[in-house]
Amino acid sequence: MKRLKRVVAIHDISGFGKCSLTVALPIISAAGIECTVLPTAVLSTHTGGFSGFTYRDLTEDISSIADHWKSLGVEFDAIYSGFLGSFEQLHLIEGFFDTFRTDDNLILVDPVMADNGELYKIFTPEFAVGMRRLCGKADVIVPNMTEAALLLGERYDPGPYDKAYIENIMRRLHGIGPKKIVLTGVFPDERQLGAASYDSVTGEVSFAYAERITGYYHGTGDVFGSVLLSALLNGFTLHEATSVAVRFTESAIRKTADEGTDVRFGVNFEQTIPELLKDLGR
Ligand code: PXL
Repeated sequence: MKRLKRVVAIHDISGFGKCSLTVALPIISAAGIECTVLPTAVLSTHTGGFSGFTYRDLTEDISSIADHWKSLGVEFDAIYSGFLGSFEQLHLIEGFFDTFRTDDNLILVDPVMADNGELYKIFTPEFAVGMRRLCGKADVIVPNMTEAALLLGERYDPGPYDKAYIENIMRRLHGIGPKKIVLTGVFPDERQLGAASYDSVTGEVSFAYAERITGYYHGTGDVFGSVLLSALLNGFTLHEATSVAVRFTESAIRKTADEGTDVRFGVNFEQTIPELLKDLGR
């Protein structure tokens, strides 16, 4: 029998607060895909709204972990990078892509560094420049609107956005290097929220929206990226995968809002997984 498809997820592990690896690992595994992990840092919580979190940077471990996998002949159907723990990791992960890229695997970069018009406090403007280079090596990138502005070196527009504006941003992001762009946090009016996609191979531009739920819920970018990748590896087109990811993220946020959970604690993706399996036809 053929082996399972295998992803390597390169993110931090934040012990509490449901984001990065504590989201990517369960979602990708539930989608029937083997998930190898390369942790970039270990934190007690994510950095969004908690004070006093611990932070252990794992930059020093990355090369030796990659070397070990290389010596074992491990191969990946997809490489999925998210939150990187230091500026130096941008170069190390670029090297990781060079080492593990094959003719037919998929490199997906979520340029995690900013939201709501602001760079996360732990990152410098130079980090955004380095992230642009890393995005140049990806097949697919999944920035939010703030990250897109930083990648393009322009001012953040808080929206709402018309189709021509979004299409123009995606075409210019394609100019950085990636073939496919999925832009999150796109909204045409205050009632809807979703994502747009651009596939430069087919030329297709598409939009997927769900009903907007008030509040800023943490970890939703990682939920979105993990579902998007899971759908792509299950054979869905970029547009279909984007729609599945929008639907899943909205449903997980809705449950969380109904439960009245603290927005810092992450979203109820666990009880949304049955909906993902149905959407994926599993
Ligand atoms: O969800 C993105 C993310 C991942 N990892 C860490 C974070 C954040 C966002 O704040 O702080 C550690």
